[in-house]
Amino acid sequence: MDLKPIFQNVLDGQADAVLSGVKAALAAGMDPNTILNDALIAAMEEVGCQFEEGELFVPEMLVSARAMQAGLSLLKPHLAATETKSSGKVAIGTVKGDLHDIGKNLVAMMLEGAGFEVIDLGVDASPDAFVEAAQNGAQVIGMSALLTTTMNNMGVTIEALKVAGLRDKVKIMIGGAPVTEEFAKSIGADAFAPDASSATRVARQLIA
Ligand code: B1M
Repeated sequence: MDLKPIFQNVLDGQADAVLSGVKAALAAGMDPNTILNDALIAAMEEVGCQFEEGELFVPEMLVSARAMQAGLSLLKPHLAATETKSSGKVAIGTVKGDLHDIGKNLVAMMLEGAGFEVIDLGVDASPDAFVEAAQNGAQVIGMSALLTTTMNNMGVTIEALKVAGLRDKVKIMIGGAPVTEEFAKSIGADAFAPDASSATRVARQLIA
């Protein structure tokens, strides 16, 4: 089945059309991961490129994000079903100052599907919110950032965990478009995951 209409409808912000396209693709037996990567995520990448080139503006980007979230809601049970069960408690949030949550939600969804208990700290999550989650028994602290200006708040959060005497009690995993393995090392995180499915693998390794 051709995924171009779903891609285009995300780009155009047509949530209803994205919903029916994803429904049809699933009914046709398409792999949910293919629909996710080749249509939904690919379309958001294109949105980003067009934004950079000044062809799209924030309101259009937001409408595209909502259309993508609509498609994602349909894929959620199918993506979760492809993972095997594990256990552990992960607190995940988008760091202070950052409102991007699509990637973070995707990671949370995959972790839940893999049997983790997920505490979602939402967006614009302060260092204190992560500290509180660690105090409440989270074994892994997951931080997401999409802006080069907010990724530094990952390091600030790690410092807050140190000050609270909790750094050695948790593992820290970070991710998001501008984040790299090298950056993770430089701020003293335990692991970097480039995408949602590797985040699940990494969380399992960290807890093991
Ligand atoms: Co924003 N935005 N945005 N935006 N936005 C980017 C990030 C940008 C790259 C666009 C661009 O210029 N090309 C750019 C950042 C540039 C930079 O920092 N150098 C940008 C900008 C500038 C801004 C504003 C400043 C624009 C403005 O107001 N002038 C503003 C900032 C607001 C704020 O946060 N304070 C802003 C606002 C918005 C919207 C609200 C309109 C909307 C967000 C809606 C929402 O999230 N609910 C939005 C969107 C949609 C984007 C783009 C187009 C798409 C992001 C996305 O959802 N990607 C984005 C361009 C781009 O990334 N190509 C852009 C899909 C998502 C599945 O991928 O989040 O990378 P991603 O997640 C992946 C991996 O990174 C990884 O797994 C996920 C799945 O595989 N991952 C993890 C993520 N978190 C992880 C955590 C982990 C492990 C893996 O462990 C814990």
